[in-house]
Amino acid sequence: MLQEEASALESANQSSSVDQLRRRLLRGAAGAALAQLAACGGGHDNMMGQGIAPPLIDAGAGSGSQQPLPIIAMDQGLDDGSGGRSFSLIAQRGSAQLLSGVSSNTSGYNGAVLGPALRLRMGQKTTIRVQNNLGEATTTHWHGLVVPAAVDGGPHQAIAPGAAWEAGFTVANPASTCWYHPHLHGATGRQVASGLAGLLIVDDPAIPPALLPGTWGVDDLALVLQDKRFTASGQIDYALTANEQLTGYMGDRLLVNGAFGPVWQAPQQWVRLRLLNGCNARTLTLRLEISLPMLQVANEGGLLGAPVARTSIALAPGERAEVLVDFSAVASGQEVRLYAGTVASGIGFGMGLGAGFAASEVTAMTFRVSLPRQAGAIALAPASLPAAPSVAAGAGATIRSFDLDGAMMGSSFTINSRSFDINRIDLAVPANKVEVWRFFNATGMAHPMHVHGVRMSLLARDGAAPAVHERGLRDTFSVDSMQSVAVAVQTPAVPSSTPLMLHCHILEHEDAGMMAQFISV
Ligand SMILES: [Cu+2]
Repeated sequence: MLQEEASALESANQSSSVDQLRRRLLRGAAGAALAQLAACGGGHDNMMGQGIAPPLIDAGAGSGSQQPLPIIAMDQGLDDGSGGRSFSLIAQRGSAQLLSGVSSNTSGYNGAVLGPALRLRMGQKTTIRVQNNLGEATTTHWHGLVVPAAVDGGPHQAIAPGAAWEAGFTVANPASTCWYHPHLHGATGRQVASGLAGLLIVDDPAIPPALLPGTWGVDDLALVLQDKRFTASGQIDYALTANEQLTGYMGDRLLVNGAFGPVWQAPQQWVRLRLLNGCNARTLTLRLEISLPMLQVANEGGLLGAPVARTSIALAPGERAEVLVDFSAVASGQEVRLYAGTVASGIGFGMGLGAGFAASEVTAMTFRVSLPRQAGAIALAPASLPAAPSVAAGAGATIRSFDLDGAMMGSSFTINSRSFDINRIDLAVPANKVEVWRFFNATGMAHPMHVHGVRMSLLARDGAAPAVHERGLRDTFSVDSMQSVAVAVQTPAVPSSTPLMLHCHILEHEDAGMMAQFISV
């Protein structure tokens, strides 16, 4: 089915405007950009909108001063007395030791930094109240949840300083790892970098609990990966450099759950890792030391049909993956490092401009396999999984094109050559239809695209069927330079005049206007 859809799209490509644009760019704009690159000496690529990803500092090998991994707090919410659950978040300022022995000013939900994992249940009526004690406006967006636009927490749902906002909805998502973070236009990057981010764990009551490791903090471990830069006095440094105006914010230290290079005492058994790339802009390629395989069981939208063995997993900002790791195969006392590779933010127009963009890899954290097998450990990884249902587009589905462009000669990135205007509706889509949305990236770097309030599945990358681990439901997917990605989009169930967002999840691109908004009619 996917294969057929991919071929159908490929033939549809032949006469499409996207391909015409692609050919025009390859002939014209790319050539011009290369001429600019040559003119400025080849080392600085600002004119072609690419930028350089600066390296990360390695967290070091077993210095003995490693902080223990902070375990993300789990919040089950309160019974609302009528079968629903209610949750309460307070966005606040605080201070935390992100670097060992150094106190940094931070922001967080219900604490100094990050926030609790809210445990949601598919089909359950849910209310989340957000009290804003930050001293400045913010919003709280439920990234990945398919909720009505009015409670989505996007730029239109600003919470004034001192005010509270309540989002009520019935959880429509299947079992998955989603997250929440600010989405105030122009301030998203800074507010997320200050520490505002938390997880949403959706459970499906129909899935047997014993299928996957599920004891929170014991064999079900959430890892929020975020890079930050610090001033000499240990404060979070969010002053964007000229390079970061293009690449987005790229700190030099990778934090895991708000700690630099932490260590976790792992049990000798199968463990589930819920991985979130919560970086503002950096794509991370994750792998384990000693070539321990990772069985990927879920992507952003939920479970895959069967575990997929991966040696490394690339996550763009906003993307998630759930993997199973078999620590029973590791000798007691042995350490297994989680490595994070950081790559250049894209090779200019696929022309092989690789010099100076070498990938580097650092230790993100260490698993010290020191605990015995715990009660309730799963014996074997499941052979098959109840897959999150994917979205399929029928023949004759409406096709829409989104060109990722701009950033030539110092301008910012755009979608269909337009910068975000909160007072302009870019698109009205019919409610409850499946459409095909095609994203073509005409810029020199990859952009992770995120669409609010819809269900999506990848159909094709450059006309080819997506890899197995890219299937299922998605809410964020990377579009490489000069690549065309087609997705099937199930539009919102009911008409709504409140806009939903479609944007790049490099937060500085989004803040600078690489965002569009749509309504459903
Ligand atoms: Cu972008």
